[in-house]
Amino acid sequence: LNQKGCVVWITGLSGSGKSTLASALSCELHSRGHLTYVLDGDNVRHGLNRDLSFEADGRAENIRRVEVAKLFADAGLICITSLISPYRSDRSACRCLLSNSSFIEVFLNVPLEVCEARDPKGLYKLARAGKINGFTGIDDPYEPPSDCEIVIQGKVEDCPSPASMVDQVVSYLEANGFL
Ligand code: GGZ
Repeated sequence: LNQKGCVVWITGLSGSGKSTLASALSCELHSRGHLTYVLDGDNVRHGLNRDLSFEADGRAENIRRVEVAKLFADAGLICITSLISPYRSDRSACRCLLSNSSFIEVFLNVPLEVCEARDPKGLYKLARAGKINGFTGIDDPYEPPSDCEIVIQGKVEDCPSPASMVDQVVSYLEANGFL
């Protein structure tokens, strides 16, 4: 294995396409002969992190445990995480742990109204109806990154295709010696 490990940390609202990007990126990197591992918030919350709430402290602990991504990176893999990770402080704690150079923060910048219109699991609808409390973007905060490595713009008129999102990340990884 001749690969510099790193963590590609994807952050964004529910429904912004984090999981889609994570799996498409993983497939592309595999096809190029790289080893990857995907840690997806929704999956991790069904297993390892099933004891955690969506309160600020539960989210902080959720992100702290996903610091396990560092172990994959140390082993030389490209670890791709997809969690809302709404708090800047939680994300920057991971960044510090990984040392700046191998933490690549990707902001999937899709406006709330687009995510809400997609509503793939009907969660926004439930949140608007008051059946889920503390839903990110509705009655819980999302703090966008101010200094991340990659911003993927998802405008209303021209949502980026998964392939173009993957291209953007792959170009960054190539330019910075990770591939
Ligand atoms: C946000 C919630 C909530 C609340 C359940 N707020 O889009 P999904 O459904 O499939 O993925 C979301 C997932 C968020 O888990 P994360 O581990 O990524 O969140 S965090 O990083 O903030 O800890 C969403 C679902 O869980 N979900 N309740 N209240 N998303």
